[in-house]
Amino acid sequence: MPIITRREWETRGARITPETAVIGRRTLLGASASLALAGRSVRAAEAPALPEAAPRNPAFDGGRALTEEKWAETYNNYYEWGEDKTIWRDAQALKQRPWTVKFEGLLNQPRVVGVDDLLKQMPLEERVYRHRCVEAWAMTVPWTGFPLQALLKMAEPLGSAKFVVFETVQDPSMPNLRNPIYPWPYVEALTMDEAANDLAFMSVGLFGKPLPPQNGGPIRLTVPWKYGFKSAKSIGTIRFAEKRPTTFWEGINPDEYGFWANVNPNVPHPRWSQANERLIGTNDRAPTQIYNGYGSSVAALYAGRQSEKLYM
Ligand SMILES: Nc1nc2c(c(=O)[nH]1)N[C@H]1C(S)=C(S)[C@@H](COP(=O)(O)O)O[C@H]1N2
Ligand SMILES: [Mo]
Repeated sequence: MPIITRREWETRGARITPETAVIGRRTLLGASASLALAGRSVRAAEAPALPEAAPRNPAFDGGRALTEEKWAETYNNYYEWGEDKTIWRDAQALKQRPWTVKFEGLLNQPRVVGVDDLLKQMPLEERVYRHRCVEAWAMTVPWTGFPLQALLKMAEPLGSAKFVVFETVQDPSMPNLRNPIYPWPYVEALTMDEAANDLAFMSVGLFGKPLPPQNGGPIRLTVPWKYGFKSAKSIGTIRFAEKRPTTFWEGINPDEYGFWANVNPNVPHPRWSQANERLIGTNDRAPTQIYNGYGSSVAALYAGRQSEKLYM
């Protein structure tokens, strides 16, 4: 687990110290966590939980130039709103509060948690990740959020849980839910091992602001070593399951979209190459990297699975 070091430029203007975040993260269930959480609630009482206050974690710097914010927030895939990239305006209709996340399935105690209460309990930080869509475009942006691992600790899944399943809300404001060719709701899942990996992240902010609805606000999954469709948006339900669910795109076309969906330049999509990616905003091209460049952290997860379709 990377150590968060304090740097002046990361903490300017923040009233929560990076130490608070580190304490919260390391000892989420420990005695000193209550101190850290108390500090956070004071802050949260003044305004809804603020991604602005989260320190940047320098262990995750994206490794390439940031995508311009306006591109990241106006060029989106979010099929509940429609099939083109310009849904951002319509998606403003998605009400972000009140918002609850339901925890169900194989866990100690099913519960429904308000998103602001959840944020008060989670160690918020900012990470710059590369994000690679299966359609061969990519962006590099700062997400605010917390490691999925912290959420797993809070949720207390049973030993029998093999998968964590993420379901996007089905809100009446979403026009494409009435399109019956899609197997709504949007469902994605990770194995418990993948979910416990330090890179697996729950995002609640983008560019230091609350996550816009078109990017999956108020809370979404962010798994940077996999194609973007794994990172389900606007999550309303988190379920622990023994059986692997059929995920949304797998259900639509299993010959083109699988469960694992790890980024790999050498395994083409049936209809296009994955060797390169187009950086949104500049349209520059860059070579695709295996596991989107995060292999040193995640390749070991797949050691015993080489016979499976890991890269689609
Ligand atoms: N609920 C939901 N989540 C979704 C999608 C979607 O259509 N619906 N699209 C996925 C795809 S294909 C990508 S590439 C990313 C896009 O995230 P972004 O718009 O924030 O870049 O969201 C993913 N999560
Ligand atoms: Mo995507």
